[in-house]
Amino acid sequence: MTTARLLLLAAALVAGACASDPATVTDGRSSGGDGSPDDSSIGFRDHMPRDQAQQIDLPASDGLDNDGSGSDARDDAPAPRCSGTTCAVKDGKGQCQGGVCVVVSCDAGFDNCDKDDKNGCEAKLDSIETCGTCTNKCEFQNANAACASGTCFLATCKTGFGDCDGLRKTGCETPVTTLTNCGACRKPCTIKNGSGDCSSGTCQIGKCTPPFEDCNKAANDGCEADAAWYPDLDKDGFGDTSNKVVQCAMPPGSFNWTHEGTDCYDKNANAKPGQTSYFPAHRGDNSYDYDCDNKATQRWTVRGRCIGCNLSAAGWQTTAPGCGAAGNWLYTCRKIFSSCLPRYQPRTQECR
Ligand SMILES: [Ca+2]
Ligand SMILES: [Ca+2]
Ligand SMILES: [Ca+2]
Ligand SMILES: [Ca+2]
Repeated sequence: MTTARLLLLAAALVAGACASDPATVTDGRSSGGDGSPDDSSIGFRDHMPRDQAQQIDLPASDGLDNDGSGSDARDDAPAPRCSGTTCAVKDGKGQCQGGVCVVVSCDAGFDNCDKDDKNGCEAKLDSIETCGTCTNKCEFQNANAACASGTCFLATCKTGFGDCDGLRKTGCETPVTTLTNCGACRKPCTIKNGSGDCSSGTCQIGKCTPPFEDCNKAANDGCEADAAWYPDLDKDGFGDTSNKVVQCAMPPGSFNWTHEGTDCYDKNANAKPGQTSYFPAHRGDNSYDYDCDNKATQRWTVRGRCIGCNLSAAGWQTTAPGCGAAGNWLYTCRKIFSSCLPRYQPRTQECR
């Protein structure tokens, strides 16, 4: 066949394809006799307007740099061929150069970031991978990023972190699992009568300070209960320190229980902290310490004196007797003729 005849045949084939199936445009390869399946994944069929789909089926690899890419490599990929001047590219405008569709511009909000013309303007510029520009990837430390109007911003912090310094560049820099930042920035974790634990991001009770316990199992009121119980046999409101029981509920027993474990002697209700009275007899164990300060304090210690036969000071005749001991107490000075007679009465020393 002559060259002129071949050209005529090619033209007829192209015209025939358009006329026989005006509603469908193919990339030509499925029926082109090369046996390869129709590759609709390249998107050519979906995006190519019918009137621009004048295609020429060239061999997949011809050893030539057909697309001007500098090698035959891109030619080897299943690139759609074009003819004419314009061609369709995904989310942009294309130009047919040397039978290959080249991206010349992208629609607003899109870009050809991978420089691969075959997939058109593949990049969405409102995504966190390419936010505003191809190279602007939205990344923040310990945070979920977002992209809006071409600007990266910090959407949410990842669990356990907070943006406490308010600086976008540092992301969510602060762990919010500490006693000073517990669940949120500057939210302290403090526990009444104990110490906190914020390892879970929620303020919990770490340790209770004895004698307090978390008896209601609620962290908000901390270690709310005094769990130390002392038996109070003499019912003076103060318990026996040596018989402490630690538990939330009051222990059983026919006697009283109290949280006050400060009775120095639990067999005498007069012996108790804060006692202000003095007593002439020991409390029951030979001790006169009635106010529980660990010492027996005498009520009267002054010595009595008459001066000019006037009572200068009421007091003991000699040195003060010990607790519970008796002595003479000067209570008046009486002048009879030229003599001055001191008058005494017996008195027992009181203590507490
Ligand atoms: Ca509690
Ligand atoms: Ca008592
Ligand atoms: Ca007592
Ligand atoms: Ca005392």
